[in-house]
Amino acid sequence: MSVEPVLGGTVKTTCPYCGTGCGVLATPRPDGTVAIAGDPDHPANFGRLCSKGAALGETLGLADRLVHPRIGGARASWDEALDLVARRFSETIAAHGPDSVAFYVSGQLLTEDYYIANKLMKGFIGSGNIDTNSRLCMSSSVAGHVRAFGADTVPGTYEDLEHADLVVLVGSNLAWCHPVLYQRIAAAKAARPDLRIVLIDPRRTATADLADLHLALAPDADAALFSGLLAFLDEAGVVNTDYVARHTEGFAAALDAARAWTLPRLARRTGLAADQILSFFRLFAVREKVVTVYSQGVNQSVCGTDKVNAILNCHLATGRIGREGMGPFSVTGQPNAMGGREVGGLANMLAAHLRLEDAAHRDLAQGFWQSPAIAAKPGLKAVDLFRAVGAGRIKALWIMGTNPVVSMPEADGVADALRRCPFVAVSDIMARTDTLDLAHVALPAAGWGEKDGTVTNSERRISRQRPFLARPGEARPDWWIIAEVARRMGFGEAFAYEGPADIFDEHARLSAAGNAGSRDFDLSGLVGLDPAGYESLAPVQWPVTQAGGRTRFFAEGGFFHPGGKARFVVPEGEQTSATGLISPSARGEIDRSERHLLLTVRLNSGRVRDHWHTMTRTGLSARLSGHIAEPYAEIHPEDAARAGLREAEIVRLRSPHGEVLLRCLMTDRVRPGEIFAPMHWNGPFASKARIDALVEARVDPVSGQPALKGSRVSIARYPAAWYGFAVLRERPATIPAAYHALARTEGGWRVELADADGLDPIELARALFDGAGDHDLSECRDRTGGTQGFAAFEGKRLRGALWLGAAPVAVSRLWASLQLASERHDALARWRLLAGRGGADRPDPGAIVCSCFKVGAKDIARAIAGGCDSVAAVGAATKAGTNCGSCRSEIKGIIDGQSLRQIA
Ligand SMILES: Nc1nc2c(c(=O)[nH]1)N[C@H]1C(S)=C(S)[C@@H](COP(=O)(O)OP(=O)(O)OC[C@H]3O[C@@H](n4cnc5c(=O)[nH]c(N)nc54)[C@H](O)[C@@H]3O)O[C@H]1N2
Ligand SMILES: Nc1nc2c(c(=O)[nH]1)N[C@H]1C(S)=C(S)[C@@H](COP(=O)(O)OP(=O)(O)OC[C@H]3O[C@@H](n4cnc5c(=O)[nH]c(N)nc54)[C@H](O)[C@@H]3O)O[C@H]1N2
Ligand code: SF4
Ligand SMILES: [Mo]
Repeated sequence: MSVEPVLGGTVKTTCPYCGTGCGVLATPRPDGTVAIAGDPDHPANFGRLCSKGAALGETLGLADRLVHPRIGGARASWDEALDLVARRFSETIAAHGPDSVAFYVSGQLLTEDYYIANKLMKGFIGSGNIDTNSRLCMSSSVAGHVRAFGADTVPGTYEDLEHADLVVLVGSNLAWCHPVLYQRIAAAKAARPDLRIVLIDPRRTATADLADLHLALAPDADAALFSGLLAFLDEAGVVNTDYVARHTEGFAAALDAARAWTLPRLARRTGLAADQILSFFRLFAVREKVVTVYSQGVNQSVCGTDKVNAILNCHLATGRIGREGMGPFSVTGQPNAMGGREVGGLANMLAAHLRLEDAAHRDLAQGFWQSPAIAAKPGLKAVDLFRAVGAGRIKALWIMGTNPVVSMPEADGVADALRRCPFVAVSDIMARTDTLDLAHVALPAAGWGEKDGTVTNSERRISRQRPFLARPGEARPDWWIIAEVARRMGFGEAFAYEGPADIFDEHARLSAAGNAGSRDFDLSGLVGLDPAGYESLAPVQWPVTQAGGRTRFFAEGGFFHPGGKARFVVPEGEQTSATGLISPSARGEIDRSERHLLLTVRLNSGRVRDHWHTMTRTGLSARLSGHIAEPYAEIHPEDAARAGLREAEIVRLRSPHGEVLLRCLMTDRVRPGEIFAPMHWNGPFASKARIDALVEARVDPVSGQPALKGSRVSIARYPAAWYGFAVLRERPATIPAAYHALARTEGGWRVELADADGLDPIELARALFDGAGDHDLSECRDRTGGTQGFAAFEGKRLRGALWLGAAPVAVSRLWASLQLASERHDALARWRLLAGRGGADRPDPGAIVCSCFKVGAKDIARAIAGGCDSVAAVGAATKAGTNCGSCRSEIKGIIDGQSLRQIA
């Protein structure tokens, strides 16, 4: 099997982060670094990149990569590792049957990797037990699409966002999670100020800065809201009766159910004022060109599929679907979430949008693959899959391209299940992840820039990821690893691929097999691409048939249910969400002394602008770590007061499943009774901040997607006896503090610290500065502020500095980090450093807002005080927001006096 890429010059490829799927130009430089730019010709971004895309060059370092296979932690050869995986899977299947093994894969695999992983499990092992992290991400949207349309079809295209007169964003923080799509909408609004934007999110996110109307509704009230909207649209006379009659069924029942949502009842359920609700309903009624974008605030819920269908119902009723500027739009999260859906990576799907529950489809797939078996029933969905691992029913598991010990709900339980599992193989690119640490066999995969294949973005556009770097060590593409295991399990003939072009061709041929328009997913126009054609494949939206492409679906009906009609679905799983004081289960677990301080709240979770998921890659970049460098919880001031918490103290969150410690960020951006914490922090970067350790694995009954946005947790002040902050040239081997969080900076590391137990400051300093080295330790006690400073120098070069206090240390983080880069510390500089005070020559920039030019909140506040009153004026004065633009909404927020983070 050939796996050698040809390298050189500027390569057109695709960003490996979000589902926007931006085109990237990558140019390796002679010094080993890589220049990154947006591809002006790519139809997703037309040259734009967000902060994460722009910093891709900084995440390609090899220091932390997994470069050799490992067995039991020791280096092994590929032959040994692959033979062992194949043998353990074959033996387990022989002894306990095909359903005793499983794969857990990822929307970050390329389509070609994903296709053969699915083919191996469903066609050759003969079990449905392959599920993916997309279960945590898109499965409610998939289930909602299938219920309404008869297939998992995204009807629209990105241009619709620009043609619309109203964009409704539901449970989507587009400004941070799909920044280039957000910028496209912002540009459309700047050009056409009449474009209206409504945000529906319990939290006032960065995206709210673009919205004309923000409905901070009660969690999970979305299905009720859109049901109410359906009834309103009917009353307002804007139902498209012709479309409903010709292309749909079930309208009367849906309308009947929706009418139960009278305005007062709706106001009670959503917690919104009646006139706010009506403003939204009226906008939706009068503006025909409306796109409803939705994401994890909709999907990750016990009633996620119902929320999806409640939204789809409104678009079907008005016939606003598949026409320019109109339609529901589920934006995908991962770079290849859509590709995974094409290949059937979910346990309840087949491949090529064939249905697993349809015997004719199963025969078609088996005949096409010439396979010995075919999964006869759906496999286990992610949550059940890990439960089965924990219960010993799954005895061999292979995890590829995902980090479930951080990202799955009840994450500590997932870790326990892996510890108990007789055999766990993990394919990853990094040498250390919370999941890899528990693997029997570690398989080094090729990463972005080294891999070769295709991905499909939110608008069904297939783009090439092309290699531009040599693979490090013995890393191999995921497809090669899977094919080699398949060969060693005795399925060599069916997995004898020359390279990704070969696999793509098979994938295209399967999409065409017996199709003739009966299935939406159709690549028949791409069948027979030779390697050169595959190499030069330009971004293309599916379906691609001999007759050409197609941009939108369903304007003229043509749904995929028998009879060709769409179905209205009555949302039935309407949930109530109580918020209240101390839950009975938490009551028994807490100290008597703390009881009066404890209350329970609803934990919402999600993303920050500059980190990607479990931080294995973005955590490598100093630039990306500068935006938000520490795990935190947004807590309403009323709740903070009730818990006795002051700003920047440490908060302890507990649930029956686990515990975390986070920095308290007091803000009225969240509703009282609800807190928000990012999902990103992992074991290597923080002592106790894996948020999914707390989250309960309750799932949507239709899709099996866990409700990651709504867990009950108790919140209490962590009784820190001291707080600390340090900047260090080297990462310390151990950090003796119950609370700590590390982040990369330009010259080394920054570390936040706190502990409830007293400390010996000198001992701590020695641990952080790596014992007694060739350096001297200076100390300074600030008697007025109560802060104590320590620093270690090697000659005039700073090795590390540490500040300690009884209250959260108020030293400027960025200023302190910059001291690591300074070469000469004379006496005055040393004194300032120990005292934690910057000089007037370098004003404190505050927390970084613009990561491209390192402009902080205080810099921006100063520019505003100096007369800058628009994002453009701030940009002209400070350069902030003038490169990738991801921070423009935050700059606007500061101008509006609503900064997310304290400027202090
Ligand atoms: N920077 C960055 N971007 C990313 C990613 C990343 O890790 N980092 N990951 C990518 C992936 S895989 C995904 S899936 C997407 C996710 O993209 P988004 O879905 O936009 O991001 P989230 O922050 O998970 O959640 C969105 C919002 O849902 C809100 N929400 C919570 N409960 C409810 C509710 O009941 N109703 C409503 N209406 N809203 C609610 C939350 O307050 C949150 O602001 O982002 C992608 N882009
Ligand atoms: N509480 C809470 N939990 C959540 C969410 C939430 O909003 N709240 N969101 C959920 C969602 S939507 C998602 S998508 C998941 C994401 O969760 P995960 O998929 O677990 O997160 P990642 O950090 O992206 O994990 C990808 C892993 O693959 C490795 N990797 C990178 N490139 C390659 C490659 O080319 N090949 C291989 N083999 N490995 C590679 C990375 O180093 C990393 O370890 O988290 C889910 N969990
Ligand atoms: S919006 Fe940013 S993260 Fe998403 S694909 Fe584009 S550059 Fe990558
Ligand atoms: Mo996702």
